[in-house]
Amino acid sequence: MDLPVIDLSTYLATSHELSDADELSPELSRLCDDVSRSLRETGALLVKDPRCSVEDNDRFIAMMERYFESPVEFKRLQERPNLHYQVGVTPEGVEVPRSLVDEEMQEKLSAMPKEYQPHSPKGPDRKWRYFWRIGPRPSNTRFQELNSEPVIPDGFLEWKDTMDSWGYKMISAIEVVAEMAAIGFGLSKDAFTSLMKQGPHLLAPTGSDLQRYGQEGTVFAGYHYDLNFLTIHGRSRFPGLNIWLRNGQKVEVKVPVGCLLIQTGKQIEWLTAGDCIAGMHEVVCTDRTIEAIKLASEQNRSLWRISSTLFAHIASDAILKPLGHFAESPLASSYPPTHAGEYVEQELAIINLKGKK
Ligand SMILES: O=C(O)CCC(=O)C(=O)O
Ligand SMILES: [Fe+2]
Repeated sequence: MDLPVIDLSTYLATSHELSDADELSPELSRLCDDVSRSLRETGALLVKDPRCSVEDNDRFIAMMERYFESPVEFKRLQERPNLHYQVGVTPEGVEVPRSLVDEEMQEKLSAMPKEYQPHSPKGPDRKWRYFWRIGPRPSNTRFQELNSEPVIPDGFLEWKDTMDSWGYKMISAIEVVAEMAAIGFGLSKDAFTSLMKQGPHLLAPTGSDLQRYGQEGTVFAGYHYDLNFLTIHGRSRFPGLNIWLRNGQKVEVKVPVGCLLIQTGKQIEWLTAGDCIAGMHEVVCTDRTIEAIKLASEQNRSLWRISSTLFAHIASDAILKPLGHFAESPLASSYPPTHAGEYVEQELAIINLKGKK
C-alpha cells in the first residue's frame, strides 16, 4: 500500500489569507480532509514541502553520517546520562522499546495474526540517537527543562547551523500539516499550532551501524509509539521502517525522494480523543535494507543508517485534553486533562530516558 503524498504548496500559497470564518476553496478543503484522513487511518502521511529540499536533507544526513562514524570514545564525550540523555548523544543499548517493558502491549502483540506481528526485540534498541533542542522555551514554566547547554561535538564547525536549519524547516512543515489536519478534523485552524508554541521540540536523528548490525531481522528500534504530538522525518538512505495501520495491517514505508514522512504521536491521540491514534512502528533490517547496504558498499557510501527525525511537542504547560467536538466523544473520559509535561515525564521513565520517580 502506498501512502498518499500531499503537496503543501497549494495550502502554503493561500493559507495566510484564511481566517476560520473563510470558506475554503473545494481544493483546499479536499486537501485538508486528505491530511486528516491519512493521519486517522494510517497514523502516517507523506508530504512535499517546497521549503525543504533534497539538498537540505542530504547536508543534514551527510553531517550525521560523519558524526556517527566517529570512534565510540569520541561520541561518548557528547553523552549526558546525568541529564537523562535529554541533550547530546544516546549510545546504542540505552533506549528501551515500549514493547519490551509493557505487558499489556505484549499480550496484544501475541494476539495479532502472525504476518502482522512485529519483530520481538531481545533487549534495548541498537540505534544511537542525538538530541538537539529546536525553538524557544518558556522562561516561566512548571516543567523547567534540565538547565543544560546544547552539546556540540568538537570539530563540527557546521553543527549548529546544520541542525538549526534542518530543525526549523521540519517545524515549519509540521505546522502546516497541523493546521491542515485541524481544519480536516473540524477544529479551528490554530487548534493544534497554538498549543505547540514554545513546545520542547527535539531534533532527534538516529544512527544505526549497518556494518555491524546488517543482518536481516536485527531490530534497530523495537515496536513503539512516539510520545510527542507529530513526528517528521526526511527520507532515510536505508529503508527499514514498518508502520501499523489502524486496521492492524503492517506496512513497509517507502518514502519517495523529496518527500517527508509524518507520524502521529500520543499527544494528537489525546487531543482528538482517540479519533486519531498514535501510530505504532518499528525499524528493522529487512531484505530491502540489505539491498541498499549492498549498493552503498559498491558505491563506497556510509553504512550508517541515519534518520532525520524531529519530534514536535505540545508545550509542556499546555493541557492535553480532547479539543472542540472531540470533548463530546464517548472515548473522551479515557483522555483526562493532563499537563503535557507531566505525561512526557511519565513516559520517559518507562523507556529509560529519565530517572524513575
Ligand atoms: O530510525 C527511524 O527511522 C525512526 C526511529 C523512531 O521510530 C524513533 O526515533 O522514534
Ligand atoms: Fe518512533
